[in-house]
Parts: sequence; C-alpha cells; structure tokens
Amino acid sequence: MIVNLPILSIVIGIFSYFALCDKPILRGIDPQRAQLYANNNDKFTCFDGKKTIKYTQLNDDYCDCADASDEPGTSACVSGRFFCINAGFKSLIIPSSRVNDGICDCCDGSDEYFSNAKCINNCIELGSADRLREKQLAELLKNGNQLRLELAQKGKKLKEDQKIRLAELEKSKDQANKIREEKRQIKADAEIFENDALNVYRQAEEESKKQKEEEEAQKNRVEAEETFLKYDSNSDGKVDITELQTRIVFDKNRNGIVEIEEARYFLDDNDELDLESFITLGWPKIKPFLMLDSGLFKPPRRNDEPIDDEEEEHEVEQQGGEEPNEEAELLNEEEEQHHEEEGEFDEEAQEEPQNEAPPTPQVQYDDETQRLIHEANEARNQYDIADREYREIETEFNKIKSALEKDFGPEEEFAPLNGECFNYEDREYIYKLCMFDKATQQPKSGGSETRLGGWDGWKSNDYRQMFYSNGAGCWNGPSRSTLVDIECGLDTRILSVTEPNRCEYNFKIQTPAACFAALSADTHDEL
Ligand code: MAN
Repeated sequence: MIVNLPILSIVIGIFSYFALCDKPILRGIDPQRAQLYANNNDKFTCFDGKKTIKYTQLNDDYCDCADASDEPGTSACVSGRFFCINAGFKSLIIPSSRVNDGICDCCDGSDEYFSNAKCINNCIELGSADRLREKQLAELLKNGNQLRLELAQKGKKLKEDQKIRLAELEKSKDQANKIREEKRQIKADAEIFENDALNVYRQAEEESKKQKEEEEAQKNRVEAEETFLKYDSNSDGKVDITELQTRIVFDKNRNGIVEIEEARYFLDDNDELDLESFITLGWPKIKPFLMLDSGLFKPPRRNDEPIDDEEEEHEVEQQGGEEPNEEAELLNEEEEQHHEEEGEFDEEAQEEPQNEAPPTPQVQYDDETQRLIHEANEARNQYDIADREYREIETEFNKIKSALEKDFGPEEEFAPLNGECFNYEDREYIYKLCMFDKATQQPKSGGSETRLGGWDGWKSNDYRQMFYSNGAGCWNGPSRSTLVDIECGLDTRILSVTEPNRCEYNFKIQTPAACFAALSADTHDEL
C-alpha cells in the first residue's frame, strides 16, 4: 500500500493541534513530550526536580519553576520556550516572550491565542510551497547529479590521459635534457676555440691601445716641457707667478691684466713650480684652458699693444689630447656668457667644435677566426633550440603534474573545470574566475587587471567552498583573497560577487559538479 507521507503528517499534526488546544493547560508543548506533562495526582514536578506544584499551576501565567518548565504556553517565564505545532508545515519553537505579543510568529497562529493579532493559519499554503521547493530541489539535484556523473567520467578520463601524457613527457624531458647537455658541451668547446682566436685580436687591440696611450702621454709630456721652457723666461728651472703674469692669455676675467690669483690658479695654488711639478700639477690646468682658448677665445688686445707670441699659445694641439675637464667646461660657459654679453662672438666661434671621434674601423678577422666564430654561433643557435625544446616540455610536464596533484572532488567531477574561466560583471568591475587558477577584477572604466587571489585549496571538505589567496596587496592592508561558495546548478556560472570586507571577495557560483545528493523527487514522495 502506498501512503502519502506529507498528507499523513498533516493529519497527525491537525489531530495533535486540536488535542492540545482543547487543553489550554498543555499549550506550547511539543506533543512528543506531552507525557512529561501527564497529570500525576494533580501534581507537577519541575523538570529540574527542585519544586513540585499543583497540576493546575501549569500555564497559569505565573512562573513557578526556575527552569520555566511550568509555563511552556505563556510568557510568564523569561527563559520559556513555546512550541508551535504548525500542522501542515514545519513545527517551530519560539521564546515564550513572543507569546501574545501581538505578532504572529507561528503560521498556525497558536502563539497569539489571547491577543488582537488576528493571525491567519497559512501553514497548509506554506507547507505546499515548501514541498514544491523541495521537489524542485530534488529534481535539480537529480538532473544535476546526472551531469556531475558525466563530469566525473570526463574528469577520470582526463586524469588517466594526463597520467599517460606525463609518463611520455618524463621520457621526452630526459631525452631533451640529454640533447641539451650535448649541445651545451659543443657550444662550450666551440666557444673556447672562438675565444682563443678572438683573444689574439683582443690582445693586439689592447696593445695598440696601450701603445697609443703611452704615445699620448709622451706627447703630452713633451708639450708640457716645451711650454715650461717657454714660460720659464728667466731660465731658473721654475715657472713662477710673475712669469705667468706676463702672459695675457691667463687673464681669466678679461680685465687686461693677469692678477696674482689668476696666475696662482694655473700653478695649482703654488707660487712657483719646477718642471716635474709643472707637468703633474700645472699642465693639467693650463692645457685644457689653452685648448678652449685656442678654439673660442681671442683675448682683448689694445691697438697700441705689440703683438707678442700669444698666438703660439693658441696652437696647442687639440687632437688626441685629454678631454677638456669639468673645470674647463665651466670656463667655457663663463667665456660664452662673457662674449654674449659683449656681443663678441663671431660666426666661426659659434660653430660646434669638431671633436667627434672617427668611426672605429670594423676588425677584419682572418678566415680561420671567422670560421671559428661562425661555428660558435651555430653551436649557440643549436643550444638555444635544444634549450627551448627542453623548456617547452618542462612547462607542459609541470602543468600536468600540478593538475594531477590537485583535488578535483571525490569522483574527479571538478577536473574538467580546471583552468576554465567565467566572467561576472557588476556596475564597476568585470570579475573573472579561472577555476583552480586565479580570481581577478578589472575596472570597466579601463585600467589593468587586479589579482584577487591564486588557487589555494578547498576551504571545506564537502567541496562547497574554494579559497584563492595571496592576491595583489591591498593598500594599507593584507593581500587580496577570494572565497568561492559553490552550489548545485545545471550549468557552471558565477551568480554573484561581493566584497564583504575590504579586499576580501566572495564569489557565489553554481555548477553541476557540486550536485552531490542523488535523492529523487519520486522516492521522496512515496513509501
Ligand atoms: C580597488 C578594488 C576594490 C578594493 C580597493 C581597495 O579599488 O580592488 O575592490 O576595495 O581597491 O583599496
């Protein structure tokens, strides 16, 4: 015989309801505990056993028992609990303070038996709606579970395939590594030959550079010595302030005379310098000054002044010498300013100085060296190719390995979702969830993506919550993280995204992979 369970429970409920309402003394009591309130020689003992009262004192709106057991149906005891039978729907226990408070808490209205609340008993309607919801939910679970099983089948197959692929990749990885090591050795050998051959050129270059520098230094010394002899007009083996004062070129401030301080500057703050000190201390100051002077500066010459050997001073060689130092540049600026103020620049002087180094000629290697360079280049290319190949295999290997290490649910039902991305848009952002990988957020107004967390793991062992952690740092706070609540649904999609706390995000998603229960609506209805 088939018995309809909900109808049976409604009948029993209605019967109990009337049975208890008939006896106000038993109001607010769970029918299943009615025997605890059985009349025992007109006596009732509080549940805590501390007091025995008259049976008629039950529900008399006066709290006798400290545990409130004598007043289940009134609001007399502070900690009392009122039981609504709610026949046709779900029974409910409410704090007895809500009894007769004018608000209908029980759908059968039993809590407002002595107030003006005028409650309507809508338990039957609520019960039917509830049963309909349950039926729909059971239907959803049944269909969803079917889809989950399909996902599980796919997931298991995927894992099997991945295991096979991983084994293959492991072999190719070893093979590729061997080849790469061979190529590395060939490259290293070729580079030794190449290096040896190039070293010959490098050494030659070094030597020629050294030689050039030595020649330069020598030339500079000769120039310094010549200048020293020229300035040492009294031939006492020293150049002193008075000797420099006769040379108008050192009139830095262009006032027509070389002052003591001006002369001292070129003697490196000394009164006089012997030849060696002149070469090391004086010449480094004089030479750049003369170089600039010879290019840009023509000292003011009074008409009546005889032409002396100043012009010679301007002939100091410019090529191959030291670069003008900072001090000289400063002088240069001063000069320019001075001339600009006086409008003295002629066209020639305004031209850019021609001091660009000529392009260094390309070294022409001999045939053997060229062959060795070519061989080394070829070996480098071959190594790069082998290295790239190895890395590609390694990347795939690591990706599969990490997928195989992930927990995709009790029956691998989540495995087909691995790496799948789903979008959700709200007013401000486009949110993206790439399953088992990351969660991101991108402003709709433009701007870059913000990482809201990377796959961390399951938060609960019932596969209902995922956690993505260690996202982009929150300004003045922790790094962003995302909790994903998962419910059963016939397809996979994001239902909502919120940010309950700053930089802590909550995604709600549905997916058939989470349809675990397999209760069918039919079996639920029938006995
Ligand atoms: C961005 C977004 C928000 C977040 C703030 C925190 O605007 O990532 O979700 O609350 O930064 O500063």
